[in-house]
Amino acid sequence: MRYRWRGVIEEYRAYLPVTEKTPVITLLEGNTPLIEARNLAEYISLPLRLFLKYEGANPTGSFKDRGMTVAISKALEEGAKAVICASTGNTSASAAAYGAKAKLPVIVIIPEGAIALGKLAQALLHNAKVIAIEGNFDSALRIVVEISQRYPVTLVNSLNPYRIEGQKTAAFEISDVLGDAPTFHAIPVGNAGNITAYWKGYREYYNLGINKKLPKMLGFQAAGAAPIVEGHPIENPQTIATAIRIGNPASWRYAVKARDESGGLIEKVTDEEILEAYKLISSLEGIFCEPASAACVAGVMKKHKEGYFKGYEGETIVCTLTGHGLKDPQLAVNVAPTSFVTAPPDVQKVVKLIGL
Ligand code: AN7
Repeated sequence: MRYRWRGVIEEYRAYLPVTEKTPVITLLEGNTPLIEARNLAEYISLPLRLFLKYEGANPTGSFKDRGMTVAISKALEEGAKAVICASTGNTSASAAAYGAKAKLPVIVIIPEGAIALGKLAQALLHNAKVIAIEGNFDSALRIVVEISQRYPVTLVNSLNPYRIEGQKTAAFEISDVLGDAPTFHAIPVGNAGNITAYWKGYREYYNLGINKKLPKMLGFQAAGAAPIVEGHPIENPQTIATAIRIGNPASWRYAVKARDESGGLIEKVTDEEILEAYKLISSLEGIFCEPASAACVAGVMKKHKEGYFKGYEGETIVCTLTGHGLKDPQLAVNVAPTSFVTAPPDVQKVVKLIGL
């Protein structure tokens, strides 16, 4: 074998809190495509080079795998007997998969009726113990934090610093491909762990002299779930992008730090803007992401309309597409601009319907 990607722990071992003693639990996550989105940039007349970091290409279909490989490996090293998380879906899918691989029991607490079916299917099939609470993500997070403090179960939400450590490798990969940090990095913000992780990764490469510049971090929340933008927790967050339906983010202050230290911003986009971006990404670029992921592209479109990128012509901007569109196929079918037509099994009739 000439070359094989070994997963983020082996590929970035020198930058991660692991030792030779750490049992590495990996599904060979990472090494996801960084795709230049020329059609989309042209369509919205964006005079920058736009790249999409397609994290839906991770083993369980989201960026969570980068953090979970580290969190589960360290949990195992530290003798954990079980792990627990609250989730809007993707964390639970990832924890369940890596827990299965590590033979560690996984408990996930989800908001009832508020996670995409694909994510629930993953958690169940990987054999996690799934409890749907009659409440939202924020109440689920409060419950798992308390349980992890009182019982011998390890928390694997992004409050666990190993999650952030693993997730920062996405910033390394982008830098390794581009040869430096991009000028802007746009990212959806929910519990705010990922924007924290990217900023940490970019700062580390910069401090080591591997990168010459630092990006401006552009975070985007859904308008009905935008506590950081509004400046206070949202009691009853609402958005079609269920992954980021979070009213009181755990890493709130780190997100604000990333915004301010980088000279970036955290703003909100409406569900309509999210769905428009979601459809454009799939129809113009051939990339199927979930609605929460599209929030950052929606944000870039909005800021571009406001003239925010004036003076940055030719510079690079990366958007992180955090999760795979197949997580929520029903939503895709519901909002798709086209539907299908039904025909009898007859060539002439099918030809007529095609319009040939
Ligand atoms: C597709 O799974 O919080 O700001 O519990 O699944 O780091 O929270 C998911 C978050 C963006 C926001 N895009 O990232 C969970 C969870 C997708 C996501 C986010 C999530 P953070």
